[in-house]
Amino acid sequence: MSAPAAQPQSTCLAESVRADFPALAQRINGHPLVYFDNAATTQKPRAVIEAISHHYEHNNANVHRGVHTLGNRATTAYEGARDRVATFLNARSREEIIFTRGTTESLNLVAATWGAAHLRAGDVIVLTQMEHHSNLVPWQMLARRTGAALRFLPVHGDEGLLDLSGLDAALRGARLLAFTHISNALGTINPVAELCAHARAAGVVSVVDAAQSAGHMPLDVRALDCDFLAFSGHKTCGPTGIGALYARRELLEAMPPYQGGGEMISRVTFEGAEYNEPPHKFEAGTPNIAGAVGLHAALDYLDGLGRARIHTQVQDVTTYACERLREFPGVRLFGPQGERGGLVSFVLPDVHALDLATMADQQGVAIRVGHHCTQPLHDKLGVPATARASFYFYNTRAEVDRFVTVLRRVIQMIKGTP
Ligand code: C6P
Repeated sequence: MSAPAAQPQSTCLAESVRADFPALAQRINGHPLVYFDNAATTQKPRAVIEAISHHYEHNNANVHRGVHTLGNRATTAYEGARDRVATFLNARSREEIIFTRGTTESLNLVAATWGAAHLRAGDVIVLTQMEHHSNLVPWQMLARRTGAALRFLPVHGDEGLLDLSGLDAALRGARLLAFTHISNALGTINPVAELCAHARAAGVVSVVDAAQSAGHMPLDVRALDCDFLAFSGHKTCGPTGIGALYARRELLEAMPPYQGGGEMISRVTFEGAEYNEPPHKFEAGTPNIAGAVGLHAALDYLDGLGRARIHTQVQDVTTYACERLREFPGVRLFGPQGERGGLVSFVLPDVHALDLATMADQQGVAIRVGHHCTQPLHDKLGVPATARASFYFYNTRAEVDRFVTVLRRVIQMIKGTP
């Protein structure tokens, strides 16, 4: 008897973790759920759900205020989560980690504080053409307020790679370079360390949007040598409403506060206030304590699996999905041919992306359609909307096969062919 074909190692990882995610076991519209909307948000493992319940059942109190036992427990848990984020990113110190609501708020914080303190009329902010609105609109608002100008690094065709030939020229005289690590629309993985090195050589501050990479691959802010880095907990198996901003300590110390309120001050009189030290200076009001606890559990969970292993698994499923999608005549796939983040956006001839996603959902398959908050990029590509399937380490090749079968059925229904 011949030996059974070896399963790809990655499939073993997916199969071994699926039971950790209660949401994945559901049937949707009578069909087993295929959840391919992970770039929007990931599902949550039981360890995260239980950590949040445990916090509310046993340790719920406000932080940094009480002398009572629950207050001390909540403070220890919240500050323990900050330590965890610092090690997750390999920050030099815990003071370089500010809790926010997520990537969007982290980027807005940089624009509102560092930006307001340092940018003047005529200064230049460099972005790329593939930025999510969260890494575009805050800079547009800042530019409008200060009189600064925006400059864009171009993206090449449907393959979606950054054209870096004009990088040094674009950085000349600029103050800030903000760019995404992994594009949520194209899947492009940008060369973060190289971009940050060019920025540093030009005296330009670098801001990395790690929304799509933090939960997918090892991230080391010291090795990348970035000045700021933003990510969201909910895209890393954690809860919604919590995320973090990494910021180099010297920059934080020179930055004005973000919002005014409790916790961000050291002394207040009727006339004025002295501000607390970073990171508290940037965390006014009662923070998302349970969110931080859930994020801590999520980062433990991810590192328990290994982020390099997660990346390999996601690569495997994504490459397979691209191969299968190429079977459709006339399909237009966006993003790099080689290594890419865990997603693929596409359009099919004569099939409206919204119809596709709605009918796929009727058969249990969750994908996203639209411009994915990258409308200028979609304008450049000449498409109002794309369909996007996005993967995580719990997705399997078998799910991709089901997705492809469902797509065929949907296309037949839309086109009225048997
Ligand atoms: N992209 C997507 O479906 P928030 O919403 O703050 O957690 O993350 C914003 C954000 C910033 N940058 C990138 C590259 C992103 O992908 C996102 C979120 C989701 O693609 C929701 S639009």
